[in-house]
Amino acid sequence: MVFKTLPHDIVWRNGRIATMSTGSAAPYGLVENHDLIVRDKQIIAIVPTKDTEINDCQIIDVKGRLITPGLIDCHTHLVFGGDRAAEWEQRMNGVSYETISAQGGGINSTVRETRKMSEDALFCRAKPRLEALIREGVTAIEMKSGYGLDYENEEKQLKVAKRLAAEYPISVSSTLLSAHTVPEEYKGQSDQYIELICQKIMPELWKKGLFDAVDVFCESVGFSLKQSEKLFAAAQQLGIPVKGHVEQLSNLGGSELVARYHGLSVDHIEYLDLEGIRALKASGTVAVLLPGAFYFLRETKLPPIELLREHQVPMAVSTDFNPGTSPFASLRMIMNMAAVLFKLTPEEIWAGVTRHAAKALGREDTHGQLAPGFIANFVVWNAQEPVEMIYEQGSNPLYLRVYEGEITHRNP
Ligand code: DI6
Ligand code: FE
Repeated sequence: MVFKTLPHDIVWRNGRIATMSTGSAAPYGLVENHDLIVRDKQIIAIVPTKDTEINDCQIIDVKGRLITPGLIDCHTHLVFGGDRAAEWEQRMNGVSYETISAQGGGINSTVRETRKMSEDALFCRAKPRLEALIREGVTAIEMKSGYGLDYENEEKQLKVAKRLAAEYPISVSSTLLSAHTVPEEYKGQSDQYIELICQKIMPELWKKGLFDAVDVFCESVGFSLKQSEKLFAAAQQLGIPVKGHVEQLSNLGGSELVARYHGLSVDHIEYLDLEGIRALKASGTVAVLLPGAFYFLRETKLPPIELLREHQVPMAVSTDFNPGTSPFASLRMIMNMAAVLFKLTPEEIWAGVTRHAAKALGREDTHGQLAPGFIANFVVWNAQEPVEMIYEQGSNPLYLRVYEGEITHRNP
């Protein structure tokens, strides 16, 4: 069947196209000798080159290079004040976590720094991190609040995410993580703090259109299952999708709770068990793996990868970029960790940063695959095989980065 192009179409020719599409049986959904045709911001067709009828439109010959969907980083805490380098140095010098906490370290020290900073200052701090991710081929990202922990400062963090979205060629999903930890002024009153989130922070910031989903740190050092449920019930009333930091340090049954609310994703999940896995499968919730935090905290308890695989729960892979447990602004390096530390196959890892990451953001119909109807977000690599981007680190094999149909970055 002949495909007739229109004058403003762009025909991407001679690529090895790793579509990551569910509609293909080939590894990575790879097709060759096909044109990828972009109309406006969308992929309009992927057709055998011999079937394309060119009508006065641009053809870009990528000379046998690999094309993949743009990378998607579906779990980050990119916007925050200060850093925790000094605290980490203390830890590396043998000072215990308890001592550091007693000195005011940990998440709440980042909260203090974030509260002190203006929106402009926070924006400037986030820029280089976002630019690093963009340069290596990330075209969609999630950013969480959770270092403000009161109405004004959570709003400030989310506004910075909006500004980053407006100023950079990247699609940004925002998540309200006010239930990250109990702020110092609510010490010993975590129920009252959850009440504040449910009554004021969440409904008012939702009304302002500042976030897309609600998250909670469901853990003995975070919020209980009961408190998490209260938050989810309030979110459900407002029609807000939910997700959870669950089963990172222990198993409280957070995954089953997220699944009961048909949540988008459960994240970390080192301590996830079979019942949790069955619940995720039934609810279509994505399991988000964060090997950066596992590595940085020198954890030893691996997430149940084999069982997730067996039960066909979609697995995503993300940086979890944050100052305390995963200060890594490189999704490609995290992909390498997912292979070495978590033993995911290269194809699982690619699905984890494309198709499944899109699903964790509720964007699986438009992002994470190269197929007609999907947004034209993709990367042309100075490479032949998808495994190369997982294997070699430190160099940047990105040749062209395309966002909504337009080339935004180019390397020789
Ligand atoms: N789990 C984590 O690993 C991070 N947040 C969370 O809920 C830690 C964030 C930090 O230490 O600042
Ligand atoms: Fe996180």
